[in-house]
Amino acid sequence: MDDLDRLIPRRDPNRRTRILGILNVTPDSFHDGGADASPEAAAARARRMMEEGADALDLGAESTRPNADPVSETEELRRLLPVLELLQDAPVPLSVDTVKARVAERCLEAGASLVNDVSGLQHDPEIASVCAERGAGLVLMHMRGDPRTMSTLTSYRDVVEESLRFLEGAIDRAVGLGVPESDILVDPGLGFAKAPEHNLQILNRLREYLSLGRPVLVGASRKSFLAAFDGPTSADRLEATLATGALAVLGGASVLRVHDVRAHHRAVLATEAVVNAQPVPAENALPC
Ligand code: HH2
Repeated sequence: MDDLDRLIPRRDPNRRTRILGILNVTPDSFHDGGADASPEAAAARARRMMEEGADALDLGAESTRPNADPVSETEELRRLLPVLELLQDAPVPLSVDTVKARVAERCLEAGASLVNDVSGLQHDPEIASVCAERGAGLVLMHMRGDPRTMSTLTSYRDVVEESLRFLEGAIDRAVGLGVPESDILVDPGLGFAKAPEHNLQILNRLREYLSLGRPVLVGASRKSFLAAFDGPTSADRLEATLATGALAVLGGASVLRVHDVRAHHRAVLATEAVVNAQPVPAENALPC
């Protein structure tokens, strides 16, 4: 079993790339904010994503969209814990999208097994110690500043080179705080302190992130840099999102973080069939 199979086992033997379904329990996320008014509605959406082929779910209670208002630790936990409680029996790993060590710790106690730190240990490095103590997986993402400042921090000489160096440093810090390298995933952070061209350069050169020796997670789902090709609102951006998902698979991504699980499940199967020049066996061509 390789590291990724241990952290996020794949549910469909025909598909190599894992699908991480996004479950935001926020009023203000850029695409699905306010979608679920209650923990029960969020859990129902989670179950739908699992039926559609999600290999893992990423629960978030603090939006990271530009200029989002920060959320207190208490409020983040008030939003997350009831949903985790309802998903105790989930057949897939649960990830928590947080930058706060205490939130991560309580969520790991409540059943999560991965922590998705979009700050790449800049906000609260203690988050790595919490993961180390509990044997949890840790996603390290590249960004600059925070949601309030990141839109002004988009000047790069070479965005790929600079985010690679950042991720290399973040891996070293996490390992120094006790996280085994085998429990770490990396993410170039599309849309986080990046101008549109930076996101395109990252997708175009995604293979360079494989040099870090860790599975690469990509989150392009319905982000605003796709507006030029698809639609002005996130609701219009499915086709461009699927195109970037297929290209990310070609670029060596191991995990796609997505809002639309069923569509990605099918798009990834098709992309991988072409990459492998092998049709998916007819009996399980459309598992959902
Ligand atoms: N993108 C978002 C949030 N968390 N985590 C990782 N690792 N990579 C990403 O690209 C990423 C992420 C933003 O998307 P979303 O959760 O849909 O929106 P919001 O932050 O507004 O809740």
